[in-house]
Order: sequence, then C-alpha cells, then structure tokens
Amino acid sequence: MTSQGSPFEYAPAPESRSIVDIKPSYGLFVDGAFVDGHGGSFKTISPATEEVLAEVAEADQADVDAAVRAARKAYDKVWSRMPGRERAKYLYRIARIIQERARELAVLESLDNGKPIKESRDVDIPTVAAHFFYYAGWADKLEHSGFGSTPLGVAGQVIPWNFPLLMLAWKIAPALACGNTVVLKPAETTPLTALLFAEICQQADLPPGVVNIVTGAGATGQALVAHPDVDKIAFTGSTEVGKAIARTVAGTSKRVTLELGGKAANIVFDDAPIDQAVEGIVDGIFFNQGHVCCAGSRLLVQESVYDELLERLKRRMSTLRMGDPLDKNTDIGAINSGEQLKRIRELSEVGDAEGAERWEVACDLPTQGFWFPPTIFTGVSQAHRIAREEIFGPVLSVLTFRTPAEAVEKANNTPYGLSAGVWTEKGSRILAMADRLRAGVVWANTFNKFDPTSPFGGFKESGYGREGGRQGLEGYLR
Ligand code: TAP
Repeated sequence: MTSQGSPFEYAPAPESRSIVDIKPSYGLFVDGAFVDGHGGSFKTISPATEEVLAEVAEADQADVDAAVRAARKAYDKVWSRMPGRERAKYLYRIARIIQERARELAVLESLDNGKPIKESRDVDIPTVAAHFFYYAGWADKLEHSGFGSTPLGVAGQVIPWNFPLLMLAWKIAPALACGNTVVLKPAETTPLTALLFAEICQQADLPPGVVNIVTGAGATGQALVAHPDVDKIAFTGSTEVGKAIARTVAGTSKRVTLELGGKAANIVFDDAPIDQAVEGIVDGIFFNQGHVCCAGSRLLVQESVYDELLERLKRRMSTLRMGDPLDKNTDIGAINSGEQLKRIRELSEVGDAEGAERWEVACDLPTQGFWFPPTIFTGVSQAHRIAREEIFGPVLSVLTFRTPAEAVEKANNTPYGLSAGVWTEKGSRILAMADRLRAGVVWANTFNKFDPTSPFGGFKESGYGREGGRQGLEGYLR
C-alpha cells in the first residue's frame, strides 16, 4: 500500500515465488541428511499474509543429542584434521552456490520473514555470500590471525529471526573456517532459509556432520546451550535470553559470545548535510522494519536544526512504500510475528501514556498479516521507556541536545552499547565523538553498513565477543 501522502503510484512489480520449491514439511538436518524429529512439529507462516508455508520438525533433547554426536564425530574424524586449504575449498563452494541460488534464497527469506525483497536481494544474500568468501580466505592463514590456530570443537549456535540467513552466515562461516563443526538452531518463526542452506551443504558435498540444523523453539535452544559435549556457544538475540545463557554456561569450560540488543543513538549536528542525514535516519530505523539490533532507534537532533529536520523527515517518511514483501517497490515489509507486533504496539502505547507525541505515516494497512506503520515519537525525555527499551520495530524516539557534551551524555545513557551514528561535516568532531561514544560500531555520515571484513559487537548489555573481520576468528580458536 502507498502512503496517503505519496505523490506517485507505482504498478505492482512482484518477484515470482515460483523459483522456490517450498516442501510441505521439513525434518532436521543431522549428519548430512534430513531426518524425522521426535519433538513433534510446528508451522512456519508468511507474516505478510499468515499463509502457512511449511510444517517444520521440532527437535527435542534426543534430537539435539544426535546432532551434537554427529558434529563431534565429524570434528574428530574429518574436519579438524583437514588442512585449512581444503576446508577453504568447501567454503568457497558454498559461497558460490549461494550466489547461484541467490534469487531463490532471497524470495524464501522475504516469504518467511516478511522483509522487502529489495533488502533480501540486495543486502542480506550478497552479504551472506561475502561472509563465506571472506572466511574461506582465512581458513589456510589462521596462524597469522593472532588468535592461535587450534579449533575449539563443537559449536552450538542460536540465532534470531531478523536476519535469518545472514546471522547463520555470521555464525557458520568463521566456525567452519577455523575447523570447528556446528549445530545451529534457527528462530522458530524463520527456519526455512537455514533448511535451504542445509540443502546447499549437501550440494557442496560438505562432509556429513560438519553442519547440523536443529529447528525448534526456545527449549531446543536451551537443550543445545546446556549440552555437555558442546565446546562453544554463539548466540544472537535478546539481552534477557543472553543473560540466561550466560548463567547456564557459567562454571563450565564452554566459551561464549553474545550479540544482544541495542538502543543506538543517531546524532545529527547542525552542520550535517540535512538531506543525507534524513536518508540515514530512515535507513537507521526503518530498514528491515526496525528489526535490527543496531537500529538507530534514538534520534538526537541539535536544537537549532530540529524543526527543519523533522519537517524533512516526515516528508521523506510519507514516500515510503509499505506492503507486499515480494514487490520490488516495497520499502517496508511485514512485522515478523504477531507476538512482535503486540510488543511494538504495547511499547508505543506506553509512549503515548508517558506524554510523547506520536506521528505516523498515514496509510491503509492490510487486514491479513502483521503490519505497523513507520512511526516517530517527539517530545521524548530520557526517562521515557521508549527512549530506554528496545522496541525492535519501525518506531523512532526523537530527543534534542545543544552541545556535543550533552549529545555524548545522552547517547551513552543506556545499558546497551552496540552502535551509534554521527552526522556532521567536521572530521575532527566525528573522531572526538567516536572516541567518547560507548558503542561497538560508530558510523559517520552513514548508518547500517555491514561488511565481512569489519568486526561487529557490543559493550555493556549488548554482549561480548566480536563477529566479522579478523576479530571474528577469536571466538573459534585457541
Ligand atoms: P530471543 O527470545 O532472544 O530469541 C533468539 C533465539 O534464541 C531464537 O532462536 C530463540 O528461539 C532462542 N531462544 C529463546 N529462548 C532461549 C533459551 N532459553 N535458551 C536458548 N535459546 C533460546 O529473541 P526473540 O524472541 O526472537 O525476540 C525478543 C526480543 O529480543 C525482541 O523484541 C528484540 O528486542 C530482541 N531481539 C534482539 C535481537 C538482536 S540481533 N539483538 C534479535 C532478535 C530479537 P525461538 O525463536 O524459537 O524463540
């Protein structure tokens, strides 16, 4: 649907879904084959239409045991003994198959997750392939990484629903490059691209057991995290579950990396190029429906440009096109689940009750599926819950500041520390701000840019450990 203020009408340009062959049901991927699970099954739906896409096996404790056994056997007998240059060939092969099947993966990701096809096609899947290419390059050079060259063993990996295949790539590519084997649990609402990835592992002739995929809900993740024969846990998701995982592994020899939530400040100074900053603000909070751990969900605007910036931001938001994720013109897709929509609505209502002023793009929402219009709250103070808690949706909280020192103080006034953005024409100010912002990533005059060569991770309650770059090898080597 177009926003009511949009000056243009576009003809629908839907990407065909015929390229994907979605099976009615999927088993677990264990020891190189799809097998039946013992924990029953669950349905995965398209969040845009609520259509059931497939029935997926739910892994119970016995299934997780079998997957960990397969990973251990593959680690001992094959993968840890294979020279890095040979492991690299498998990773390159996987990367190339991902490129060859990119359209299929993008359509499936958009169907299962609700994200616009132009994002899955142009951002998610190319970055997935880039991660496998990048870490393939490291596999025979580990002794130069500075982190040792011995793998840890079996890695248990638990990922969220916001970037299903990209989070899989962030986890699996470095683990395999370093000689570890993996058991990965995708999120309950987005299992399908991980299962297609399992088929890609078969197509690449990856030795059985090197990658195992166990689908299921939180209990499956819990069984994997608590499993005594897992050497490393890598988790991306909520801070609450991250803390529970840290408690579970405390006192064991397991290594852990946690990539948790965020409440990033996107800081606009009065000398910033305003139109560019508006694009960066829109990209920062409305990319992927705001389901982004490093989303720029707190906008800090210097008071002198507040009125002008807000007016231009609202005008730009009115041109965003929300609707069918498979339509190539769509900017904003569906919210990933009914549960997440409920959380976004609840926190937005808290914003109303706390006295902030809500403005949203006027548009007609479909009656089927899960939708929330791009929204901004002005008149937000630091004490408001919408300024402190991660909403994980297309909702921006706007605050103001007068001096750089005040901007730093407000930006750092959060238990999180994952990312931040700075908009100014002064290079010296960018460097000074980056120095003082307690955030793992600081973007300058841009936002939400990802590259496999660049480390990513948080301070404080945003977690610990880094993914990406040379630093991403540290969590998988001793
Ligand atoms: P989580 O509940 O943290 O889920 C992340 C992953 O952990 C999923 O695969 C989940 O399985 C699994 N899991 C759940 N409970 C577990 C447990 N006790 N032990 C091990 N694994 C467990 O996040 P969510 O439900 O997807 O979203 C909730 C909130 O988390 C969101 O509103 C958002 O604020 C935040 N979130 C943050 C991020 C990032 S990247 N920082 C990503 C997603 C969500 P199921 O999917 O089956 O529950």
